[in-house]
Amino acid sequence: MIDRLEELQAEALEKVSQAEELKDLKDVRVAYLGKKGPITEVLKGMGKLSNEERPKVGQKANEVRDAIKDAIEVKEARLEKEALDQKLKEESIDVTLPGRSVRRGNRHPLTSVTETLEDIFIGMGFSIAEGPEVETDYYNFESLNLPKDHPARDMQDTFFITPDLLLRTQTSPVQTRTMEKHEGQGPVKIICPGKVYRRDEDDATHSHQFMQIEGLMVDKNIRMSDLKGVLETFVKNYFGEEREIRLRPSFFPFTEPSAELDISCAICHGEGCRTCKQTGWIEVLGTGMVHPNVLRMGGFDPEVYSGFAFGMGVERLAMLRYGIDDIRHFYTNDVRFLSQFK
Ligand code: 2NL
Repeated sequence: MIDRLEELQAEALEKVSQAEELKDLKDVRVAYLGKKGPITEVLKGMGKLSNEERPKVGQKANEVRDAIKDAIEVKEARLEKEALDQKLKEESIDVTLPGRSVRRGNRHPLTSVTETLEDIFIGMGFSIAEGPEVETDYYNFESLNLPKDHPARDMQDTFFITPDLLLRTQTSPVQTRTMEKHEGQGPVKIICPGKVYRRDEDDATHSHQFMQIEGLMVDKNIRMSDLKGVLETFVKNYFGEEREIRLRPSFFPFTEPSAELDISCAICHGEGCRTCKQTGWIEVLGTGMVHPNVLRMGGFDPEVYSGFAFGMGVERLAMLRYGIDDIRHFYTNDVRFLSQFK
């Protein structure tokens, strides 16, 4: 029996040394140390042995079992370590390799110009007001001193949805809505940025949809000098300290008097060039003192309150600032164009 046990030990240790995977070791353990294994068999047969032999065989069986168990554990630890080393080697990261850069987008130029303009007016105490792009005839025209038969309605070709609903042609309806909310109490000091729509043929300087920022300031004792001061501050902030401004008489149904604001040409400094069409001046926006009818319809008493308003095209301001020659660039969204505004 002792011989048999030694044979089993030799056999088992040989198999352990040949084992290549953890699974092989498990098989050896089950085969030799399991309940149905040969060592258990030997131990079961011990009852038949003499009193003298029994402890010797028992001791030997324990030794063999321990030896096999130890061999399995040692090999198991080695295989596990090898597996881990292999895994670490395969998954190792070379931290010295250059990184792969993430392609980042950027704000659309119209968004960043709008934000710049908003910041300038916020700096002068204006708030931002927004409103619907689908408007009623009343807010888009009537409340701005443009009754149904008014010839100036032809000045803007309009996208009508129903006879009374339309896509706003300017952001002024937001201003008249805001005036209504104030219920005749000043001050009102707002700018209204947003999309507007006109039935234009698209070309280098026209787009059927574009962005506008209008401003409105209504309070007691607002004068043309306030208009001039606010717009001069805006121009110097947006275009540069060295720019001069000039107000030129004009006409809008919602303001009286009305004016166009020009800025001095930065390219020729007044000499006359292509950009300023030989005039030395560049037109940037329309403005004027709010018409008494518009104040009245907005709920303000024109005998007590006065105000000024202005309206400018965001695309035009962006084109002037960045030297962009075609308004369609803003809407075709070629990445080669857009990525220049990072
Ligand atoms: C232009 C001219 C302008 C206004 C817009 C306005 C709004 C109210 C009352 C009076 Cl609520 N006026 N807006 C005034 C003058 C000019 O826009 O050429 N825009 C592109």
